[in-house]
Amino acid sequence: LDGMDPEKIKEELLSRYPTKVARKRAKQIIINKVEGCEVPVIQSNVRTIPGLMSQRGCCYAGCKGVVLGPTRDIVNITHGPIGCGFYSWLTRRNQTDPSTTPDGHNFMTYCFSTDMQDQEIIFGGEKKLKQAIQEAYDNFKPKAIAVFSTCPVGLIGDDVHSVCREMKDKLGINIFGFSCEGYKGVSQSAGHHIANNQIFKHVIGNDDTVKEGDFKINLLGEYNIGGDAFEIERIFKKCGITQVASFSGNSSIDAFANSHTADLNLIMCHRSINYVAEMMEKKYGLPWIKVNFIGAEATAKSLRKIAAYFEDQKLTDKVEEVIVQEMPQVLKSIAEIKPRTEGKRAMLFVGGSRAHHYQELFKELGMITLSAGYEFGHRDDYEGRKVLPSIKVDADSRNIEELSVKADPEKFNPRKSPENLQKLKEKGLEFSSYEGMMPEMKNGVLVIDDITQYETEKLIELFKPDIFCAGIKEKYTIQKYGIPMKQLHSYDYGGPYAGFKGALNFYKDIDRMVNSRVWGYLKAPWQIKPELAATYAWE
Ligand code: CFM
Ligand code: HCA
Repeated sequence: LDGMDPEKIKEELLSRYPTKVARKRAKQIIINKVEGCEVPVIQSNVRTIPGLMSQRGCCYAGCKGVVLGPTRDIVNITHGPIGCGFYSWLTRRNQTDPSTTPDGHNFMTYCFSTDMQDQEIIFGGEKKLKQAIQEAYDNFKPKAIAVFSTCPVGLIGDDVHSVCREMKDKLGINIFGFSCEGYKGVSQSAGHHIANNQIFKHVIGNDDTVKEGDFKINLLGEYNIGGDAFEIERIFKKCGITQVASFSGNSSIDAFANSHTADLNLIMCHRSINYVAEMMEKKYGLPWIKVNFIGAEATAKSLRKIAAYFEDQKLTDKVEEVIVQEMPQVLKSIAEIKPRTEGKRAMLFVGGSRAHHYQELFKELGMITLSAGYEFGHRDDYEGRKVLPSIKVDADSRNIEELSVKADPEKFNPRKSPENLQKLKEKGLEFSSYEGMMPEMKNGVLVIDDITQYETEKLIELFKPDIFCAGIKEKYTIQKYGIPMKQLHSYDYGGPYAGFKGALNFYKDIDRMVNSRVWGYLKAPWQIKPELAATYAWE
């Protein structure tokens, strides 16, 4: 930490909190210490302390915006006030290519909402929801409609599921609902879980057609932000790997329905989609492994992992050939840029997987991660490992109807489940203790869960990092401090950053940001007028 004592920094971050708050935050601000594959315990996936300004979003955002948002051919209706629908209206920059499905449907550019008013709050909103479903059907003739509950729906007790059942019978298309009221759980994370459960229950397994192709995979937890999925699909094609479905970047409901016919699930963002992988493993015998296509090295490693799973010489050779073709440009770019970025210091506070994955790209530029953390990651995201008995019952699952998933003997393919875990273990492919954020970070750095606005500003004052990565709510305060800020959610209109070509884009953007002199000229309003600082002071 630039020679600073991490204990002192932690003390400093906590010093102005009331005692009780400081005691709680102390469990979420951890000095990293890697011993073998053991790391210290970090408290995560717990309620944000009221009064602290968090980066987090809500359950509805995680369900509607994150998991279902990037699916082009489902009409996604927000049942609630218009603000919720508006907030999740393509702000996440997930791109799609409608030409890849025969009907060319793309409803992602629309914002469907019941626009709930006082009238519905008082007398109930089910009638209006039925009308909205009917209207969407009449206008768009989609093959599926999904309904997403916002906070007031749960409070007034509308039964979205019975409305969906009734309209499904009436219209003869797949219609299903999500009880993803914003207040459920502690963050977006509960919404991921609810989305996973319902997609599994209502869609996956509906179409048993086995498609052509070798090495059939599903890509899970990749959402095509800034076109990332297009680059990954390009690489798969080149390697001769067939993608059956993507959950859910550039996705289509037909592919979800058919996804259980694949041979292997690849998980990129474990946090948001592990539930689907676990359920598919149980019901259909489909094994899963973790991959990461953020970073050129990580991409090469992930491709090798896939080849190792299939144990096929042709695939192995092809993967090596593709790596040999793609890597020279990457290495050339690194050789040019690294002398300018080497030793620069980054901080990453993002979501539930990117604050870890993007450290790969910074490492390739010779940059150092001084501090990082997730908004809503769970302990396994920080620590690695598939099962942590102590966190089996987490804060989310209390509110979530658990599906009791049983193996389906008709569709369970034991060939695909070669005593799954055992075989993956023998090949060294199972999600291991080394794959979390903390085991891969340096000793002595600060890992901070659900970082607050106050702590963010303190870190900036203490370290003046060369770049800070977070989201839109954090962006402008950080820039006012004269620190370049990169949004790792939306990429600030840039991207793709995944795969080999994405890495090139990232190097270029980061070089431009950390070496621009403009930041040095910036003074925050409160640095120019100290009385402003007094006005907004903590105490
Ligand atoms: Fe997974 Fe995501 Fe992320 Fe996430 Fe998100 Fe996102 Fe994210 Mo924003 S699914 S956990 S809930 S990688 S929307 S595409 S960028 S916070 S780090
Ligand atoms: C969400 C979506 C978000 C928000 C990003 C941000 C995204 O959580 O509702 O705060 O900048 O990636 O779009 O994570």
